[in-house]
Amino acid sequence: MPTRRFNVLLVLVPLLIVLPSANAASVQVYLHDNPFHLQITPALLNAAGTATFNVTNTGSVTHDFTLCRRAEDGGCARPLAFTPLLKPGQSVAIQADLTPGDYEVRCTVPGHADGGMRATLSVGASSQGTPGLGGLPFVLALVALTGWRRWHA
Ligand SMILES: [Cu+2]
Repeated sequence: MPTRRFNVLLVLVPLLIVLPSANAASVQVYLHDNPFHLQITPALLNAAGTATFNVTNTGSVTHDFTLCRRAEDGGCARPLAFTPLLKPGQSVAIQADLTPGDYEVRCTVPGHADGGMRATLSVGASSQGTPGLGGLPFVLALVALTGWRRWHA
């Protein structure tokens, strides 16, 4: 009987390991132009993973939203995600895979970022969002328990 239980766990443990990360952040972005302002909520994510940016142009002229790794010179040379130009009132959702670090978010319409349509998004290195049910410690505990039962049956 302990052997059958061991077999069940042999199937369950790899499943727990390959289950996708539960971390899927949702970020709200509002593009304002009276005055120019890029509002991002939250501006700090605890853990890396896939983030969905729900971008709304609340302004009176067209804007866009671009995300890139923060560069030494403050520039945005390698965008990781961006929207098309959004008309006033228009919304769009885009996704990006984020690793820990600082990101620059901005509107790329000339003059807008310097006018205030830029912000920093920080992504932390918390272990939140790694495999479910407590992650590695849980798996190790299962393996230890299973091994103990097997050898003491
Ligand atoms: Cu703009």
